[in-house]
Amino acid sequence: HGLTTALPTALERGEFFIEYQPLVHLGDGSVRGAEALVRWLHPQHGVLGPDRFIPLAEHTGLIVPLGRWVLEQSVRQAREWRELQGGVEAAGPLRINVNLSPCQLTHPGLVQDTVDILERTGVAPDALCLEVTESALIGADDDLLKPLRRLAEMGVDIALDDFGTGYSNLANLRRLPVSILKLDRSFTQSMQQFPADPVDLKIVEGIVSLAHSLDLAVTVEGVETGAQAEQLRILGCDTAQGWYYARPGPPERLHQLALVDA
Ligand code: G
Ligand code: G
Ligand code: MN
Ligand code: NA
Repeated sequence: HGLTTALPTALERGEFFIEYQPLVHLGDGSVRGAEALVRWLHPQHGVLGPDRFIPLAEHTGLIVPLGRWVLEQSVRQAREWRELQGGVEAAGPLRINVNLSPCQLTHPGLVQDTVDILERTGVAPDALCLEVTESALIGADDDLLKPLRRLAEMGVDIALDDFGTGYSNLANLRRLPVSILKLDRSFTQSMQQFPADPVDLKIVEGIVSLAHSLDLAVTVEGVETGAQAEQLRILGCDTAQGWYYARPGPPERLHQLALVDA
């Protein structure tokens, strides 16, 4: 239908844009960075979220140039924030998280494209975190992990997105070049009731303890209330993301939020 025919040229027509959602340190509430979330401003249908077009982009192969575009825009944005931060970077320079689809992982240009973008923009690799879903790495062989290892060795963080939704093979974690677990929103939702479900509390406690013992940081997604944030902070989670702090929004918004607490 309409989306399928319009998608291939949407990139050259400049119809994609990126919103940024802050990543907040649970210990002190400071904004440490943001996740880049792509949107399509469709001439007839208005703003479309990624669930409406990412699967299509993966199917048609557009995801490779689109993903490269998102990465470059996001890294440029991170550089701009860092320039604007100037001396007032109480919590350190802002970092940027970018989602990778499984098709990008198997594309041979991933490492070189990333290196080129970082060099062109003059942004240090440790400013960048690439998010890969747990399901994309299920049963991953060495060929699939090699590019991620290269990137991790350069200093790029790799985060395991939506962690806990798939067949989490905890023992498998050791083998993956990841440094961050992004705990799925469903865990945060179960912290909604007070007191929270004791089994869920134990599960999160166990994941955090395992993650920390493997030197992985834990980010929680979908935090919508202060009570959830507090509970997750007590459980030892490091960083949080969610509507409680901010909805995804334009880059200026993120910069304002980061400056307020600096
Ligand atoms: O907040 P939102 O509905 O935009 O995000 C939905 C999902 O879309 C996210 O969980 C993320 O996995 C995916 N997504 C957002 N932006 C990108 C992107 O640039 N590339 C890929 N591959 N996925 C994205
Ligand atoms: O990469 P990922 O699929 O995790 O992207 C985050 C998704 O979750 C996006 O679709 C984003 O809009 C959505 N989201 C972000 N914060 C919240 C929140 O606090 N609550 C809910 N329900 N969804 C959120
Ligand atoms: Mn993500
Ligand atoms: Na996620």
